[in-house]
Amino acid sequence: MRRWIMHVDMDAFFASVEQRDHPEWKGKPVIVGGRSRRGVVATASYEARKYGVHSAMPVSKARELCPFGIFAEPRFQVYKETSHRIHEIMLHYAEAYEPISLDEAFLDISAMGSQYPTLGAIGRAIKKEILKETELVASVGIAPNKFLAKMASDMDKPDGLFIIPYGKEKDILRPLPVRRLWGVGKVTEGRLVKAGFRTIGDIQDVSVEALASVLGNQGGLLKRLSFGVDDRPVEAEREIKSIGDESTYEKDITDPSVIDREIAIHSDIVAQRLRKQGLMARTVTLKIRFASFRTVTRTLSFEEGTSLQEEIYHHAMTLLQKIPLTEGVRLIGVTASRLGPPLSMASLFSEDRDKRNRAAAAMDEIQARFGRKALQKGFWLEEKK
Ligand code: TTP
Ligand code: MG
Repeated sequence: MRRWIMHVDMDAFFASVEQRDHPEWKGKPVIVGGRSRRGVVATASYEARKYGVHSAMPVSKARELCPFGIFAEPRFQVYKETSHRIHEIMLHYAEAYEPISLDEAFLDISAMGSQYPTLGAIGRAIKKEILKETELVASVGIAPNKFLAKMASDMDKPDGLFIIPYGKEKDILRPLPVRRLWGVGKVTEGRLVKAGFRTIGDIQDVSVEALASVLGNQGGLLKRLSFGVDDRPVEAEREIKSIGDESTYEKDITDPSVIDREIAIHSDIVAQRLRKQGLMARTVTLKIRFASFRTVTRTLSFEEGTSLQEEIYHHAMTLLQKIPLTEGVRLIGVTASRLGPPLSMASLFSEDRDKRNRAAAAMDEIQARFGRKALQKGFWLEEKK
């Protein structure tokens, strides 16, 4: 099986969040940064970049370049929440998943071939889900390894989807400046350019020995990178803090039985993901967003961990009782947190509970082999679209 790595990077992340939350700023130059005199720009919308504004530039300079820009104070809490949601979506598209920053991750998608007809289809699916769930645009790069995937996600930005196929690595890299090689910062770039190496092609054409005379033992690594060789694995996330599932509905829901059913479905998906990761949750959160965009979350904690649909569903329904349904519902989400490994046998699942755990594991196996539709619990099967 060929290795395929995807790199996802949100477009103008902080600025896009601000444009989403202030629709009147869409299409306008938005600059996010501390508004104090000595603040620097965190990021700028693509409209502002046309004026030469970029990350890490003093805000005072940005004001000179773009006097009519909209200058916004950063709202880190909102970026963090949005980031969390994006990572949660991406996680489900990969065998191995490595978050890099708030708006960026590597995914090993080598094994996703059975679920999607083409590489492009996986890229489009992830972009579409992120857009639907967060109203934000991601750029995606797909390539044989991490180095090339990261390069690819940048090639077609914004709203990019760029694939570097096997065999094209060398030609794509050839004209690019040496600075684009992983690990080449300002100092190394200066040394390379001084020695006559300007493009990645220049490095491809020279012997490792000649390169080593400029860079020492970094030479071999750079030579390999110049041909697009990079074996580093996608290092799966060490710690998952929460697992959630939510949907935004095209039509606001008013029927309580439909709300009940949706909570059951989300609980099932969350429970399956918990079991897939070998985790148990000790907190369940229910999130309801109303037609007016008012959002209410309610949380319930308990001591004995669970990864069972019926228990998560039960907790979520208890929480629902605490939320007066005074208007139509636009979004429903169920999240499990305070995750940990299954408690030791001694903590004492009753025999009955142990049986249900085993039944759930058996269902997971069947669904994994025959797809989700094969086995859904009877009580919502008839109603599902
Ligand atoms: P980037 O992904 O580097 O930039 P971006 O998402 O704004 O734009 P694009 O990817 O389309 O080129 O960084 C992600 C966020 O991190 C960015 O929105 C703001 C923050 N950031 C800083 O606060 N300071 C910085 O110097 C950089 C580079 C980013
Ligand atoms: Mg970005």
